[in-house]
Amino acid sequence: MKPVQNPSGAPELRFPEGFGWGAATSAYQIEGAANEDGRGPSVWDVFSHRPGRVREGATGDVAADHYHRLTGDLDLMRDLGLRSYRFSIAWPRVLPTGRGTVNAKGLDFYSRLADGLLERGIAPVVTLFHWDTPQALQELGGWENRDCAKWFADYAHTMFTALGDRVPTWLTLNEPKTVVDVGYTAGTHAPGKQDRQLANVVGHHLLLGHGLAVQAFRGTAGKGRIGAALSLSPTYPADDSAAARLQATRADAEENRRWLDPLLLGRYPADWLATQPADAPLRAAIKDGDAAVIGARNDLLGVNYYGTTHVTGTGSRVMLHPTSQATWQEIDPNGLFDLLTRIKRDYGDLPLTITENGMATTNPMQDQDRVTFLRDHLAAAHRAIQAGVRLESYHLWSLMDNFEWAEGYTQRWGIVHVDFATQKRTHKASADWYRTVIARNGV
Ligand code: IFM
Repeated sequence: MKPVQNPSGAPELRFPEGFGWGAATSAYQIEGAANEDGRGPSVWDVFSHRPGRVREGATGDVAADHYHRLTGDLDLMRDLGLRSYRFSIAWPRVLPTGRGTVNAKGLDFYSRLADGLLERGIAPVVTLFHWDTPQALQELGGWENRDCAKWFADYAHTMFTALGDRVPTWLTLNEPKTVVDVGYTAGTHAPGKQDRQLANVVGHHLLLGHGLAVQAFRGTAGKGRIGAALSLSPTYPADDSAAARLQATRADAEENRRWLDPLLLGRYPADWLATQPADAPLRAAIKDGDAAVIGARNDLLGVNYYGTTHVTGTGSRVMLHPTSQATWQEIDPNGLFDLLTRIKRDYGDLPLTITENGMATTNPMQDQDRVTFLRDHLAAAHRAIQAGVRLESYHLWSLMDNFEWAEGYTQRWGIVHVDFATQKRTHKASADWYRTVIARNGV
């Protein structure tokens, strides 16, 4: 953990021995093979095929064709030196209608993926839900329907039984906040609804699904650990006024505490709940006993960090730091230090993994801006470790260029370039840089 001199003479920040250098992807964003080997449709298949929903009419039908290129992609990960790989399972590939009969070919794909990782010395980190709700369940209301939490836990149980002997780290949900804010409020992600009240019900059912899946996990023989991956953004007042400070506290409740508190403290924050009218559907959705299920012990927390949030005295968001090709990003590496140390201070000494961190850039191959971004964030992570945070691993987003949801293929987040016409993979400057970081165990 001590800074040492590297050959160039610059001080190097060494990470703890065994630090989990990793990269992340998700199923719909890279797999393709949307209609093969018995996979059922998800809400994202339906949404992306609706005219005008995704930039340039793109879909995940082929994406990075990872389903057919599994061995090559596993070798690519090995050549980078990855120690950890976070991927998600497409629920409708395993259960084409979301429940009932298991699709053996779908399960086999993930089994081969887990085996291929282990053979190459890479630890699998599995996310169970990265937004691809089976369409058959959406037709029954999807996450608006309380039963979806149970269907999710049943699917999770299927996966724990199938892969529990090989997977050390499980994540139930990826970024429930994005489903709520973008899928159900802005309506620019699947399933494309614009109803804030309904969105909050969906948020509750997602949390309940998490809790039931954790319960199911405890009942299996799996030897791994389980938690969720939350997108978190430290919030700050944009100026010194009391009004801005108040708005920053409110923004913190909405951005962070409404997810962290139920999961890690077993209750919604009182100030956030107070913003829900007495007749809000959320209030009826919260049943006796839910808090205990949602707040059952987690073994670790996944942190997706993309930047900070600054708010004025009127509650408007302002950008005080540079952005990226993804204009919602406010790039502020210090925010990562603040976030990691805040989690330790307010929620206890939980093991943490950075499950996503990265930026989109228009620089196709010489992505020096991404190298700077990653280096600065790793330096902030290192500082947090020195401050006593139990940060065990880091998964950059993303291993390779992929389908960036409503932005289609127009935003590139990978350290490996994908030519979507030929599916050729080529290291960007950031991939070569990251390989060196991993080899040296430091930046
Ligand atoms: O691509 C997404 C990912 O699916 C979830 N977190 C943010 C990434 C970049 O927008």
